[in-house]
Amino acid sequence: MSTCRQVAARMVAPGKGVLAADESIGTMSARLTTAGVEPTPENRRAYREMLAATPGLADGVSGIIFCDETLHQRFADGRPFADAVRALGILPGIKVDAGAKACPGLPGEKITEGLDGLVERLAGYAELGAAFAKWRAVITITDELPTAAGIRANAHALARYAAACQEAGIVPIVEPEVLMDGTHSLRRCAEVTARVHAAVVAELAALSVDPAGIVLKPNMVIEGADHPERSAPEQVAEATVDVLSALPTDLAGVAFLSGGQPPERATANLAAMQVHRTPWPVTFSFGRALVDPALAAWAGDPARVADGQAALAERVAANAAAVRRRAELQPA
Ligand code: 5MM
Repeated sequence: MSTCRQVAARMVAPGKGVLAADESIGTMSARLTTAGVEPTPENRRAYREMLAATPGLADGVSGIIFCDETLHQRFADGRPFADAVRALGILPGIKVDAGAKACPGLPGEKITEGLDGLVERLAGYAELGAAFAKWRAVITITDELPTAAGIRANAHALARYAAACQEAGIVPIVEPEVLMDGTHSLRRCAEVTARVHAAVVAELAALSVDPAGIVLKPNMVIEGADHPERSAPEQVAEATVDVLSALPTDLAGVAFLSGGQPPERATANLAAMQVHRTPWPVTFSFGRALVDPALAAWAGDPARVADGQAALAERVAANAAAVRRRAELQPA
């Protein structure tokens, strides 16, 4: 089995998911400021060490996605982040996209940048110890959007990134995120997500990306944040699994983003997915739904590191329990 296949299988091992702690400097600084913490490089470092050093984290987390700044930082004891988390039994990952920017020619749509120099950057990240990478494409729903061209451009960039990762021996997390922003219905999200997945699958195949050596990180199929109704977990799960049924059966696994859902709702939806038979594991790669309670509990106070870690451990345990339902509901 190739290295990518082995690592991808480990990332979605039973009862485990991936922690997304890869906020760019701008996003992380804004979140620290909101939490009353000065957004300095040292505070960003201390926050990521607080998360990564959570006792028992490896029981429910197979990997942590970091951003470039963190991968060049060190734990307080001097060890580089990648080495420190590997020693804890956790795979280090790296966000390699350069962010979603306004797409020329496609008003209202975004294209994720970062392909220039990617091959060289991946080689550098491999030397720093990264086992996997992440690239996030964002798709906006309105009455008119997304366009076919917007979907195709983002799917193509995701495939270019994934092919480069596999050539570098790094597992690509492929993240096509259909945003929750807006008033759209669950049905409209399903229609758009299906179009996006079809384009991503076609572009990945065109560039000979090995499905068994990637982890797909999609949105759940869910109504927009400003839609007047809230779907039940069973409705979200049924619609999501229905859309996912078009994916290759030899995919290593699916690890959902949380997309701005309240933490408990994301967990309930993930648990409801496990009732459905899928050819691949279905787990979590949440950012906000895992770390928001931890950031609030820590609030930049060295005396409250244990509080932040307890908050993260509680969310990880809940999500790990959700995905462990699969083994109970679907015995081999
Ligand atoms: C943690 O946030 C990630 C990076 O965001 P920016 O580059 O915009 O700062 C983000 O890609 C994240 O990994 C995914 O969106 C999933 O996070 P959520 O919070 O949606 O689960």
